[in-house]
Amino acid sequence: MTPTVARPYQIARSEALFGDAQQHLPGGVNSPVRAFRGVEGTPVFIERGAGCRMWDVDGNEYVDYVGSWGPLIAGHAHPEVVEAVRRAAGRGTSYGAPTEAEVRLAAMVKEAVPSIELVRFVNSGTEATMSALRVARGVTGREMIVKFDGGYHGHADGLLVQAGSGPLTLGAPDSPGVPAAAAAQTLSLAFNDLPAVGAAFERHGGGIAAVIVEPVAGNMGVVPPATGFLEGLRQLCTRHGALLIFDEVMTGFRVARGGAQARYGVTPDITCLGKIVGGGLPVGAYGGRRDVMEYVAPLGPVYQAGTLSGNPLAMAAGIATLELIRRPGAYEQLEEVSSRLERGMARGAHEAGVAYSTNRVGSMLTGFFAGGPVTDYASARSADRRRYGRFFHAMLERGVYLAPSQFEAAFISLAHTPADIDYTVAAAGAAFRALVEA
Ligand code: HOZ
Repeated sequence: MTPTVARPYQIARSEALFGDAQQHLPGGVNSPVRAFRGVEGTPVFIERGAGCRMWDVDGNEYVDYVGSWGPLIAGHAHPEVVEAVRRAAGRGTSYGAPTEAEVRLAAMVKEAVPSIELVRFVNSGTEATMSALRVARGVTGREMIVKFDGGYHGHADGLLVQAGSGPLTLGAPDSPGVPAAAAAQTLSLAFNDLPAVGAAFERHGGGIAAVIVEPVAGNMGVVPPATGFLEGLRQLCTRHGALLIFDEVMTGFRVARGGAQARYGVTPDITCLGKIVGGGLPVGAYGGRRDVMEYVAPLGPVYQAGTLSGNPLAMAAGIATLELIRRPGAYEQLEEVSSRLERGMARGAHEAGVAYSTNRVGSMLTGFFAGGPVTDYASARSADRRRYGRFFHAMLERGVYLAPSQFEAAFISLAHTPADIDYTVAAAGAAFRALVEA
């Protein structure tokens, strides 16, 4: 069904709310990319969501490809997820004590991701990566970390070096406020450049605690790993006694049920999860080999804790969501609708004569306004962000909600039907044409 959008498009209530919001919240938001600075304009304030649709406070309806930035693989307000959360809430929202749900979700995670022998639940992806690095440093007794330009692993000090996502969108990939000493322990290298990693190990091998990587980069837009890149990282880490950390906050349960490590057949020492594992509630997780995770308190000396970790509402949403995607055919369905979208968008751009390069891995997709393939941070940054901004608004006005930044992914859910995709492709065709006619 065609989404219902006011003609002419108007967002007066969102504009008023954004005015108020700026009196109370830095930039009017609680997470920077939401402020629409990457595309200029006023963020729309959302009132509700159902399936793949969202409605803003002015009553405009959108086909949503943000999906809360990845968690909503089953769509908004899936009845089984809502019911699980409702039931859990009726029994109490937090105890600060162990529950059966934590054990169940942990077992489900381990079954899907066999490299995880022990897992610790936390409240966000940031907490997961920050804690994983602490464990890696505790295990190895080393301090340096290798990450990749355009990789975003949350906002912990030391990871905001050449960072993607919001920092890249806002043009501040190295944040002020990060102590120089923290940043000095981080080596940021070009994604997909294995020789550079080899050279870093030659130079600093004995000091590198871990390599942390999004196995499919998702925070400079989607950039798949080059053939052999992940395997090469595995070999270098093993050879030099460093730990390999896969940040699968985005890719976990997304690019395959077992994440990117299942899709590419490369096994990390530690995996960070988030987003889908919490089914839309605040959950992160890190886990890995037993001998590594045995360093975590109270088993071992590396301290990490949290009052709301393993929260019963979040565990309930996670369990319900993982059950939904365990059903036969779920990933085949995601692949089918996602490739339909990819093909349709590429066709629309081609027919309009717009330089456009699509990267997709499973149900994560970015269309870059770039003349050539995007394989790393440098090529991602060559994309025409202003053109993306115009395209973004043209889509919004046609009832399609994309990420408000060129450097993010579109997420396709089980709730997107072929008809939703076809509507999106038709809207994109018109939006591409409008770009060249303007
Ligand atoms: N860091 C998220 C995108 N990769 C944005 C989170 C948000 O604004 O909600």
